[in-house]
Amino acid sequence: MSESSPARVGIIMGSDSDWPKIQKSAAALDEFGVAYEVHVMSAHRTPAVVGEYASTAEERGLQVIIAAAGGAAHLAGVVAAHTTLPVIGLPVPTADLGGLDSLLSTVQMPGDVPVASMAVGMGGPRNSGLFAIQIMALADADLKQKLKDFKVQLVDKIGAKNSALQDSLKKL
Ligand code: RP5
Repeated sequence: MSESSPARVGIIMGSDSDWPKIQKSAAALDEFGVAYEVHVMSAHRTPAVVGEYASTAEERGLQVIIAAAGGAAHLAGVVAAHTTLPVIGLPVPTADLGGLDSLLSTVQMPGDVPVASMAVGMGGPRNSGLFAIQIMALADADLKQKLKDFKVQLVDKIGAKNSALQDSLKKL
């Protein structure tokens, strides 16, 4: 986490139990040198804290909020109700229902209150960080260039994987 510059992204989660499952969100921001803050707050257990956080986020300099929660995952929606900043919902996998509960309660927002929901597990956490970067890159030429470089690296990375696969197939 960049400590010298003010946070541009807020990563919040419903419980500290979510953190190990979503850390790749923060790792993506680190990769691009984007400053962020991380907090635990709950739409159900601490609703007043969530309302205060979301309604003051923009004046404190945040540009995007990533809200992760599992189960009856209302955190992203409640945050979106209190701010005009873009809110990225990150549904956290759950033991009981596999995260389908988290996904549906994050993604099925009513009209007027959009939340950009990521995947449950898989690339969801990493993509939440990358999507925040893509939003900020609309008004940040340095970030835009970093994203373009990142896309080029992806071509190299997948090309190397394909070459390795072709080599292994030749040995069969
Ligand atoms: C949600 O309830 C949290 O986001 C977490 O995914 C889930 C369980 O929380 P704990 O019981 O582990 O605190 O609010």
